[in-house]
Amino acid sequence: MPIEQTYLMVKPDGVQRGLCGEILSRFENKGLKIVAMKFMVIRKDVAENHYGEHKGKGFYDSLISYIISGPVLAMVLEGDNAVAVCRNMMGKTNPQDSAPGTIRGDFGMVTGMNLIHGSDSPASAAREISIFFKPEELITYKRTADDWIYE
Ligand code: DAT
Ligand code: MG
Repeated sequence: MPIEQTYLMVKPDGVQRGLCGEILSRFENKGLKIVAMKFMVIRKDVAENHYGEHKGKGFYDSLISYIISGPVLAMVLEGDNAVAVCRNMMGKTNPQDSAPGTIRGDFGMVTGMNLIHGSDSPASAAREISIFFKPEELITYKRTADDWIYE
């Protein structure tokens, strides 16, 4: 399996509900490595770029106003097959369909307040990481715990 990087962000509802630590803990406990992190309010034009694939859909305007409505915790995480691993940990888009044990399954009730974003493919991850982080903000380091996470 490939070592991948993925773009994740705790959305404004997750921040307001005090779930940043809980959500980050799940990824850390799983074994994902933090490569970059930023707490910010997303500019509207940046949000429109990030969610460009959804332009024209019925929920687009409310999606944009929601994602810029307050601060988000943006991060890049790295690991073996990280994109799919993180998507599995997030759960399905609609929290009512998300399995218990997933972030959306454990904390969410509706699609419009589903707590977390995560890239859906390595190509999306590369695109999204470049929207929110400069190359020099991605930190390269050896994490000693990796010797006990990967065989
Ligand atoms: P995901 O966030 O699981 O990758 P997506 O990329 O299809 O889902 O959609 C992006 C976000 O847009 C999603 O997290 C919540 C919102 N959204 C998607 N489909 C929706 C719908 N049918 N009604 C309301 N909001 C929706
Ligand atoms: Mg998506």
